[in-house]
Amino acid sequence: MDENKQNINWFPGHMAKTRRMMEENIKLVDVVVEVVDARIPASSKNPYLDQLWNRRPRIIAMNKTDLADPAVTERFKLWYEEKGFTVVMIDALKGKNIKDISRRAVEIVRARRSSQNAVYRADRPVRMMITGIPNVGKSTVINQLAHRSDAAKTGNKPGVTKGKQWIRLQDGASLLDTPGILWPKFDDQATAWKIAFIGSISDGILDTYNLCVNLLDNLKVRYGSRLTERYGIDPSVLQEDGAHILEAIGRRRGHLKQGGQVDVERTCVMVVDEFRSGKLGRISLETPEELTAASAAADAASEAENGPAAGEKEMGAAAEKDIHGEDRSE
Ligand SMILES: Nc1nc2c(ncn2[C@@H]2O[C@H](COP(=O)(O)OP(=O)(O)OP(=O)(O)O)[C@@H](O)[C@H]2O)c(=O)[nH]1
Ligand SMILES: [Mg+2]
Repeated sequence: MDENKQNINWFPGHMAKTRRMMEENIKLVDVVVEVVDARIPASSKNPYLDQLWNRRPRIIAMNKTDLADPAVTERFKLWYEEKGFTVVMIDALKGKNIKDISRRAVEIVRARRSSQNAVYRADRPVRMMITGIPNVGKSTVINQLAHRSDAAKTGNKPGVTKGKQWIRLQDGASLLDTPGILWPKFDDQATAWKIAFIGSISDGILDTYNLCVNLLDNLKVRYGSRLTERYGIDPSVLQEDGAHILEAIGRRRGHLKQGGQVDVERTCVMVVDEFRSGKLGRISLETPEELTAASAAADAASEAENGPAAGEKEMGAAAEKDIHGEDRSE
């Protein structure tokens, strides 16, 4: 992937404000539900939240499973569980497995309360904060849990939820909806692109052409046959880079301008839209095996440079400690 075409960074002022709001409200909640996108369950997981939820129980809700490769989603669930997380796999649009969130939250909270001989009632309704990066479906999850279509505003673009909102459920439990937040600087532009592909970075700051070319570079490696099948392009085109694949798709689709040139802008919008809406089939843009290999390579490199201790900063290590910690402000 040519990552030099555009460097993505998007951390508008309201995200910094949301971080402060979350820090102020963390003591009011029993469980944090981090919603991630099942197509990129690791890249859509905000590293900042690992620090913020220090010692607060957390559930990872892998949402939009209807759009992700089911075999990869299953392997990611096991991968996160091995790291000590409670994981649920959901499709908030259809409401699939949504009740697992409240069921697991109640289990976690009851277990903690009984283990700590708490003085408060063990059956006191649970309070959950629903968090995650923009556009992963937090508000849709809330509406499903609340059995209402309009408890929280939703929309297929980032930044729909603007402020915090408490929603009370019939069983007395309460949910805090929060605006999606990212982190101030992406260390890894490949992660930033994946977040952009799924529509979690405002399209307004992105160059559609770069977005589409990067997406095609990514898809041709993982799901090349989906591109040839859907767009009728010759498999040999997959040997070329994303820009050439784009050109071939536009030509096949007859997206031409006067003079016969391919209308790349129009073709880009179509390809990105078709990917996002699942028309290219169920696609996952990362696998746990790749992440494990990358993390082992990074550990080896840092050990070579700094000695053995440096290898401990593996992703998830902090979270493993967090979720079974003791702090709680009941
Ligand atoms: N296919 C599919 N779409 C979903 C699912 N869950 C949510 N969506 C769609 O994703 C888009 C974003 O949903 P929201 O609930 O507004 O997302 P959010 O995380 O609250 O977004 P912000 O408030 O902008 O951070 C909407 O168009 C939803 O209909 C799902 O499980 N599958
Ligand atoms: Mg929202």
